[in-house]
Amino acid sequence: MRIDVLTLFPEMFASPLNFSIVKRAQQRGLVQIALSNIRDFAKSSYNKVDDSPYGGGAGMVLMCQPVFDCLESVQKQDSNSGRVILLTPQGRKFDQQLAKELSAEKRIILIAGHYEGFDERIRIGTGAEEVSIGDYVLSGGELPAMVIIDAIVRLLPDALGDEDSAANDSFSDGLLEYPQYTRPEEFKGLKVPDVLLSGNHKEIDKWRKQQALEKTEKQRPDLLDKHKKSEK
Ligand code: 6GU
Repeated sequence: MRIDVLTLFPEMFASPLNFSIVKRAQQRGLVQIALSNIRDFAKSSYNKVDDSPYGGGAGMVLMCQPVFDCLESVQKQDSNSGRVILLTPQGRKFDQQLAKELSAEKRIILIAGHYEGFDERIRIGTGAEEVSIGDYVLSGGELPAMVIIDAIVRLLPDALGDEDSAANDSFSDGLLEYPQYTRPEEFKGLKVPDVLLSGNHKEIDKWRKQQALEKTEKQRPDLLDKHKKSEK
């Protein structure tokens, strides 16, 4: 898989992409992540990439030309022009389902904006879909891009080691994950549930399923409604 990120701040990505599972996936050739600086494509004086909004109002708007030229240059680097995603708070909400969908793509291109937003013609003219990571406003699309990359890359075949698994993750079956314990059996008077020490895998599975249901009911009843519908 190839992931391109168009951003004004490529330096922000150095650390999150170079640790743990995402680092290992790149080293093993499961994913290639390419960062492009939108400012490199600025043509006007002072490398301007943003301007004040028509109609007035606060803040600055990302201009069409540098983004279009950057995208065109990046798309030309591969025969597959990729699924183009604009990161904005107005987009479709990112969730595990969309992470799965995107992890099956051969190429995705994430465009991270900054300032008050994108000139609307960037969305219209590129045909990009808009994606948001939740109902709150961030200063730019860089952190959302990193969140999306992390969620996608760990789903790529062989990205996780044998001991890790995406199958039991929260949300993978529409429920939150059951509680986990490791050594010691007792810590500050708090004991590991007996069933987990029993060696009875049928009972352990039953307990975990029950715990996942209870946890979801308590913390995220909205998920439980969806889960029940899908079970039916
Ligand atoms: Cl994708 N961008 C920005 N700026 N804020 C957000 C977001 C994206 N998703 C949630 N908040």
